[in-house]
Amino acid sequence: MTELKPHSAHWGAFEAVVENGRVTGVRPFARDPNPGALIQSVPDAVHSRVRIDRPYVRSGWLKGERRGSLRGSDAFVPVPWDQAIRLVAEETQRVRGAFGHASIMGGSYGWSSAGRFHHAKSQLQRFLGLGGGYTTQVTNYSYGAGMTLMPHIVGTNDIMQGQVTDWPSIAKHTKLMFCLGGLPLKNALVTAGGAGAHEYVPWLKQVAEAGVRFVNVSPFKGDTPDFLDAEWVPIRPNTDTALLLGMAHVLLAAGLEDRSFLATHCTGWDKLRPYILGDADGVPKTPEWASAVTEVPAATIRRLALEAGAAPTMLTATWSIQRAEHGEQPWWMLVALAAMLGGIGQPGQGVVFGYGSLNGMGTPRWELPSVSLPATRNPAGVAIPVSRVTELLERPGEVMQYNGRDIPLPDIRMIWWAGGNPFHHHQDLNRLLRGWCRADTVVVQEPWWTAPARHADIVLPATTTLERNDIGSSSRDRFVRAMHQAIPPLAQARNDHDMLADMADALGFRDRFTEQRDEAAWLRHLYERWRAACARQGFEAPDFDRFWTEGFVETPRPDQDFVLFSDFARDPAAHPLNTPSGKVELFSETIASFGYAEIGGHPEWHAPREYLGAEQARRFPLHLLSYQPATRLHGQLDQGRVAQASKVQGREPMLMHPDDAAARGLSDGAVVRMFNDRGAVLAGLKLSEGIRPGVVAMATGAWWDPGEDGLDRHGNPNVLTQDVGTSRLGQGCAAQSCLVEVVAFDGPLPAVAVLQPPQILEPA
Ligand SMILES: Nc1nc2c(c(=O)[nH]1)N[C@H]1C(S)=C(S)[C@@H](COP(=O)(O)OP(=O)(O)OC[C@H]3O[C@@H](n4cnc5c(=O)[nH]c(N)nc54)[C@H](O)[C@@H]3O)O[C@H]1N2
Ligand SMILES: Nc1nc2c(c(=O)[nH]1)N[C@H]1C(S)=C(S)[C@@H](COP(=O)(O)OP(=O)(O)OC[C@H]3O[C@@H](n4cnc5c(=O)[nH]c(N)nc54)[C@H](O)[C@@H]3O)O[C@H]1N2
Ligand SMILES: [Mo]
Repeated sequence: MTELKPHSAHWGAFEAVVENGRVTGVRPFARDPNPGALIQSVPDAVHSRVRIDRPYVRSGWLKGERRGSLRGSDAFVPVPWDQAIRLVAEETQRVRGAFGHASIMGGSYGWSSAGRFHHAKSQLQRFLGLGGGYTTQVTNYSYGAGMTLMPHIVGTNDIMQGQVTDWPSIAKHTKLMFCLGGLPLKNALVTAGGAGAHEYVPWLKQVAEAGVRFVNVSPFKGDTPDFLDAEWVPIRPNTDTALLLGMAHVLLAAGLEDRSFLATHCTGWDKLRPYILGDADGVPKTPEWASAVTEVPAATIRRLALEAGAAPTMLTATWSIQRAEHGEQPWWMLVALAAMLGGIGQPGQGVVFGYGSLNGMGTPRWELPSVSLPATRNPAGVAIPVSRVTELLERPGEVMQYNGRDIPLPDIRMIWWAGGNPFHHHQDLNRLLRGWCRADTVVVQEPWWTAPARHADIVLPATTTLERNDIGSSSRDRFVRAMHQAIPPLAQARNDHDMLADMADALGFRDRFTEQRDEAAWLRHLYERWRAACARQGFEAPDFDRFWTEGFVETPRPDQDFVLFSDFARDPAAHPLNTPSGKVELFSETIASFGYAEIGGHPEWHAPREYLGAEQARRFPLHLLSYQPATRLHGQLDQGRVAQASKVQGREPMLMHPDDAAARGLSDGAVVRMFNDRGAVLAGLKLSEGIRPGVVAMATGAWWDPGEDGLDRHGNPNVLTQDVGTSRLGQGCAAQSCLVEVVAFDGPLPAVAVLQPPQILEPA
């Protein structure tokens, strides 16, 4: 018998085809104008041989090994669920009692899955919060630096995560769209919480048809699709700030800066202007100066600046631009350039971050809430910037500086992760593993044998979304989706909520955790809460039963274009920004007062430690970009058919310019060794004229597969990336600042082991 079950995932909504208890296929949601291929990998992932079938405990941990033991090398011993629950509950109690609540690292960063009730990270945080507290993580890997900076200078994070100037406004008013990092198609395959409608490509086509000209400033030509016919400006990675300063210099020299906007809507122009002109430091930021840093011809810089000064221009940068050392700077300078052009708050003009970073950015929509699990308090009150996790593990008792504050670092004794993959998302994985091994105990909830599960002490098998009922919802998507359970839980997998409820029971707070609701009652409750919030904003959603039967709710399209900061532009006195001055801060007294040498009061060019202009480039002459994968979401779906079809001899592909390959005697399709002082990975070489010489690119997400010699056999770029904060202001992820070398791999090719289960012993 064949059944169709409405469902949703970050990579798209679909009907699951179910035959005899198996998910055998998917059919894209009928209302999706441009469904992506990633949903095709769903059945492979659900029924994968690397599903975790039952709870396991690392054999060394069972023998009593705690702090300092080597995780990732022992075999696992299966244990019954009740024993697993008891072990975790007892260990939680011991650690809390002996070392305090903050000694549990439970931030558990990660995308989890689309369903909002069974959202693993939220469930774990709720459990740990109600249990007394834990050390958590703030900001995100996506735009952590930008998200700390923007409130200081424009008073909001809407500019990269909220409602932004929408595509209709751009189609009608923009002449030039100037894009740092381009407008990649691959990133719009996903929306956090579920992509009901992939509207990005249709909108881009409409904007292109309206005659907008696109400029793709990026080391990678493929960052704009061919149909945009963009001009490619192949910049040296991590030098965008210098390019923007050069353009600012051109505008000033030509007298094209909008003096009135700078006077009425900005503060600090009197400090930034002398820096651009070189009066402040003796270095005029001329196009020639910028060209030496960026390797973009001075004539190109001049032409682009004059073009932007002459026509309505939308400036945008991908989120990746700030995932680099000094990542705050290019974003701040892009805001400054937009201020000089005077377009902030004008239809189709100004600056927005991330049009090309996620499906749904710029899609016209009502500003409605999304369905979500209510947040719980964290009584321990300790939070680190998310990407400083290794430092947290390395430096107990020391202080971390962040955004003008001093954070005392607790002594982490227990690490607990649900719904995230630190051995995917973090930088310098060999260093992370050393920090990870300092904890007494590591607990991981996972459906699959990913690297965190393999490096845990207690492994708890979670269901996938297809094995439970849920609601998919995102603030960036107009469709709220019912996610119907398609199959029973596989093997002994359990829902994260249910395993945590049993642990809460063992610790005496089940009722506070569950609020005495089961899954069905929770879904109804969360939906009705959302429905009431929508009603307050004038949208009447159907009741739960109708929603559940129909499978989705569509929220309305607005009847007007949206322009970010339009009220402020019209009347800055009546609608000030939420900054100390009420204006755009081209100079921030607050940031200057922190006294950080690496970030001052206005945007500046600071050379990163690792980029092509650095001393280090003599030893490691290639800049590695580790961008988002087109074939999966981070590490999710790597075991599926779409990602597997893209591998080269089973390794993750790496793009290189033919000249760089020729200089090293390498040919297309070869397996190569990419390395630096932090580690080495194997990669499958793909030659491309579309990548700038001196730059190589490997997507994130191949499951980490270190062999005994430490060589990653599969191709996870985070073995190589640098683990430093963007600056003490943002303390964001700086993965894009990374130099490497690539050589032929001559030895016998080792098998990739991570797509098989780890070594498992007989039950004790
Ligand atoms: N070098 C480099 N590194 C990067 C980036 C980069 O650009 N370059 N980008 C960074 C960015 S922006 C991000 S957001 C991060 C992403 O990093 P993550 O969000 O940590 O990556 P995911 O692979 O999505 O991890 C989600 C994990 O949750 C598991 N999971 C899914 N559903 C469930 C469930 O129902 N229950 C449980 N218990 N688990 C579940 C999945 O199997 C998966 O292992 O990576 C960052 N890392
Ligand atoms: N298919 C798919 N889509 C995704 C994700 C995924 O895993 N898979 N992840 C999602 C997540 S969590 C996030 S945060 C977003 C991230 O969205 P982004 O951060 O925008 O994505 P990236 O692919 O890392 O970077 C975009 C492009 O920036 C270019 N670039 C890198 N460094 C530089 C530089 O120094 N200067 C210039 N000018 N260009 C540079 C690279 O060529 C890269 O292709 O993507 C989301 N979308
Ligand atoms: Mo992200």
